[in-house]
Amino acid sequence: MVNESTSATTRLRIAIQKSGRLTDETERLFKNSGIKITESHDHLLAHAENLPIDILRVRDDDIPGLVMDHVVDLGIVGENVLEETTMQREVDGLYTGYRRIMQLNYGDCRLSVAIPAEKEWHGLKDLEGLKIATTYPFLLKRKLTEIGVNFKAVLLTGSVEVAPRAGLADAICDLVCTGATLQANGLKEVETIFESKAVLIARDQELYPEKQAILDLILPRMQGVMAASESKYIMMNAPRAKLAEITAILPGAENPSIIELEGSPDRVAMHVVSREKVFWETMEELRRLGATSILVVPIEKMLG
Ligand code: PRT
Ligand code: ZN
Repeated sequence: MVNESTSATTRLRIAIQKSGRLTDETERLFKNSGIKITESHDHLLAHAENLPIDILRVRDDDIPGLVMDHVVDLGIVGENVLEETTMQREVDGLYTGYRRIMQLNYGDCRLSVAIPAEKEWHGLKDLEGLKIATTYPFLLKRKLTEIGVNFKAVLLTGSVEVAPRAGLADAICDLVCTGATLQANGLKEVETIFESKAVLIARDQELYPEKQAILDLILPRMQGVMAASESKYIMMNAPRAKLAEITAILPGAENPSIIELEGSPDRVAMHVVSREKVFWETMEELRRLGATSILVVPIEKMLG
């Protein structure tokens, strides 16, 4: 049992999306960072089993406000929602302070303008005087005001992509990932106005020392998980004479370890960590340079 009166000062409280596009990746990040959360999705508040951390499961739209109102210490949310909510709260006269702790490597999407596929497009000035359906009126207004374009926002919180066909709007401004939803609705993406990823944010007050200590423990772990997910461990046997060329084509490679091969003075075993993705083309290039037994292995955790 958690004592609620002391938990406010000693247990780190983190708000995450209850159920949606950020949920699985956020839970995976916690799990790989050694934070064991109780499985239940039904409860608003879940406790980590092995660390003094409480997880608040809420709608993503509520996360920036919970951090800015100091109800939680940390939150994970898309930059799109964070920016939009900040502008909304400024207009409402609410507090908008927060600290950006780190960008995460998931939740990638872009906020784009889309119009019916058959319409011509010359640029954002084409939107002058049009009705644009969106869930992000503030981000859209910020962009269009910069270039002096007036428009009428039609505020929709879902099914934005059907608005033009339903006669509710001339264009839309919505989140896009693959573009399949736009295409399925007879729309074409014409201009990106904001790019977004998930971010970890914190309340802008200093944390209680107990909570700061937990953050200091989990932050390097989260950074390690993210660095590992993008990195690969590459092993191969290679001609000694080609080592410089081989290292040069490996993306983000650090100093390789070179191991002598018994009975083969001209060839060595080479082990290297690459900080970026390794594509088939790179492996084929390695083979052309004389490398053999090329193995690319995922890395689970990295520290130091
Ligand atoms: O219930 P709750 O309010 O918590 O969730 P929600 O429905 O508001 O949000 P959710 O789960 O859809 O998205 C959460 C966050 O994920 C967003 O705020 C973005 O930061 C991020 N994200 C990443 C996306 C997408 N990718 C995405 N593709 N959010 C929405 N979409 C939509 C897009 O608008 C389109 O309608 O997904 C649909 C499919 O996209 P395509 O282009 O791949 O077809
Ligand atoms: Zn939402």
